[in-house]
Amino acid sequence: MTWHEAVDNGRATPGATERAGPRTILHVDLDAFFASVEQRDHPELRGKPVAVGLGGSNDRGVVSAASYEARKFGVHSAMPIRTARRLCPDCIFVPVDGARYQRVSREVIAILRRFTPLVEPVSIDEAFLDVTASRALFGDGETIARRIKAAVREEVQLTISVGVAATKLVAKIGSDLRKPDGLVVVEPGTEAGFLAPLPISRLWGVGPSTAAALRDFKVVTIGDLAALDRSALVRRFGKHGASLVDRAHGVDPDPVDDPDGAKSVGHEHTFDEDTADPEVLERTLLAMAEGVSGRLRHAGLKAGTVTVKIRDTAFNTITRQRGLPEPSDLTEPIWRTALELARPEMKGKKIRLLGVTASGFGVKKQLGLFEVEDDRQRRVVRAADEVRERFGTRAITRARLLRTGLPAPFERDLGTAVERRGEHAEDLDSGVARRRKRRDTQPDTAPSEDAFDE
Ligand code: DCP
Ligand code: MG
Repeated sequence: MTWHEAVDNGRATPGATERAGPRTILHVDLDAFFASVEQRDHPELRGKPVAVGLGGSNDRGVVSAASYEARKFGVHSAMPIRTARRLCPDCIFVPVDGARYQRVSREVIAILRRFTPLVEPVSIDEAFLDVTASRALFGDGETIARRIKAAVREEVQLTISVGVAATKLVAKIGSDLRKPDGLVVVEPGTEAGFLAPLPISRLWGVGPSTAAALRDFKVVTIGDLAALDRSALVRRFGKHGASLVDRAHGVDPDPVDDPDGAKSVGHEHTFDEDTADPEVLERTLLAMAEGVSGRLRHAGLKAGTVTVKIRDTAFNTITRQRGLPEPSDLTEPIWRTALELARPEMKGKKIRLLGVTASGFGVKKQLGLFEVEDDRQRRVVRAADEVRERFGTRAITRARLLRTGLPAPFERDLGTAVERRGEHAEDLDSGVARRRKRRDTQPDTAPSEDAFDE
């Protein structure tokens, strides 16, 4: 039985959480992900040193993933291919096939969602799950972890490593500890002891500069950090210092964020040079509407409301909002509405930043149930999504978007997956929801601007 079947027959309650007691959180990470997919699909590569990252449109001149056989030679992700060749002359280099890895990633996420609706994908190959309310149905955290591992092995023919703990922080450290095919369970109350012998670099928020500064305090392990006087760290690092000590004890209040619970999906773009050119402005709105609708379709959401944000050269910022005639996940209606809202506000002004946000998701509609929208348009969009998935994001784009230099929808999915690894805790959240929440709390005039927030 899956979680959703249990909800249907009354054995589980959506949104149910156990009020008292620690939560049970899993962190799941695929082993040598890209390389394992290649070995799975090309049996001649199995058992051999394999490095993914050569040729093809995604070639960045570095290794994306190394099989565990290749790692014995010191080959690892982000290493220049030249270096990898030198270290491992027998290594087999294969091109990156991003669309295939995305597909596999989605299959794995679908398996995870059978065990709980609270799944927060963090990158292309990792996710957090809150299974607190699923324990009555499937067993304790360890049992659920074993069942997930077995399901992924049988259905996707890949191995994963899982950490089970009461916090995201500890679950993530756990999943990394016994790779590949690992399972590490940290019982509530034993976090500090579990973390103590590990180097501080394993803690979120401890980059090279924090680690260097902590050396002044003679801190090498997480245990050294946990033993430090809190106020000394606060004096040295400010608020960050207090949360460092908390984390050294395994304390992490961050909840698992279900991206389906997102309140909005949006894109912002800051122009390299402020512009009043209507062609550029409208094309940018189109690119953003395209990106937003792509993400809506990806998440299976339809939006009822469109908001535009316009910041002029003097940093005056306004937002305008309007309901769509019909909830939609298509570019055209979102773009049209964004244009109608933005046009009068942009007239004669030099614009610095534009944003398009879709919100008002309401209940997910069963496709085809209440459809009044143009069926042909839907088919075109589906075909385009399929081409993008099969051949990469640059393969298809609207003629009007060409030469704008704006990223196509999904373009940065792979990149973001990767860039986030091992960075600060805040950088680990890829959930649309949390990012929006953060931005929404900023005053509209705050000069913090990201070019494309995906
Ligand atoms: N990746 C990449 N470039 C990097 C790091 C990672 O392209 N610098 C890609 C390839 C990886 C995938 O992201 O297969 C997942 O990253 P992980 O850090 O989880 O690495 P792996 O899954 O390859 O190995 P591990 O078994 O350590 O998780
Ligand atoms: Mg991995």
